[in-house]
Amino acid sequence: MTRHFIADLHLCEEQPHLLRLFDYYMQAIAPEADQLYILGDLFETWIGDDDDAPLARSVTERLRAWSDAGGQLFLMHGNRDFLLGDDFARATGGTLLDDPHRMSLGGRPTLLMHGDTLCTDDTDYQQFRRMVRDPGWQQQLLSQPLEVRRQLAAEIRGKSQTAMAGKDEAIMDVNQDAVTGVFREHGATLLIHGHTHRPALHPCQVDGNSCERWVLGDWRKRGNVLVCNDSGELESHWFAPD
Ligand code: LP5
Ligand code: MN
Repeated sequence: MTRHFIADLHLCEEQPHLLRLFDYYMQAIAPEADQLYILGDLFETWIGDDDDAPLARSVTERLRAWSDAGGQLFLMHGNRDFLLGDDFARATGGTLLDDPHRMSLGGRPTLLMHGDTLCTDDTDYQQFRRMVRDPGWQQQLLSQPLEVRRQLAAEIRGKSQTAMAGKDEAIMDVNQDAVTGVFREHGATLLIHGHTHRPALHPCQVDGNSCERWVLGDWRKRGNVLVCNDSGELESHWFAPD
């Protein structure tokens, strides 16, 4: 069984090269995988499954084609596309996962996360997150017309960019105690997440156990996929169309 883990594609109409990169991945690389895990921020923003923009439709079709060919697709929310819902998952043939999601990889107890909840030093973001993950808040916004939601999403993006410009880089990375905490709480020794856009392998020790934290890379000129082979060995690959 070959598994692929990707995150932070940030697909949007304004960056057509990212959609081409995604196309290339789905056609040339993803067919080798039996399972594909998208660990959040597939989209730059997601304003609801009823979005009628062409991008939403074309990404859905590509994922659906891959699922229909026999692949098992798993989706997790990111901080940009936390409004992805059951309708989107159903249309792609995929399954929405909770964050964190527990699984076993090569016999190792493993946690999959988007990664934003580990950034506990970013208290302004965590407060914002509590607001937008509240089901009541989401319900109220989803009942607004698409155009209102589009404008609000752009407004929040602007405010977030201004806020980030004033934040220390270290604050926007994971907090080591939060990382240790999730390893301990779930008895895991392997953690795979995205969000920080700081791709790396971080070995660490938790209560005398050797643990590994793999951070997935965001997609820009090149895409990044973490491949887990039959034996549970992990390897990070960067790719771009020729
Ligand atoms: O994603 P990234 O790396 O750029 O930044 C994140 C944090 N920012 C966010 C906000 C997203 O970028 C924007 C999400 C838009 C999605 C819209 C969905 C549709 C909603 C409405 C339509 C139905 O997640 C950033 C972190 C950074 O990661 C690193 O971890 O620092 O956090 C912030 O910048 C948040 C700010 O600190 C505080 C929030 C400011 C916005 C307040 C807007 C209030 C509007 C309320 C309207 C009801
Ligand atoms: Mn993110």
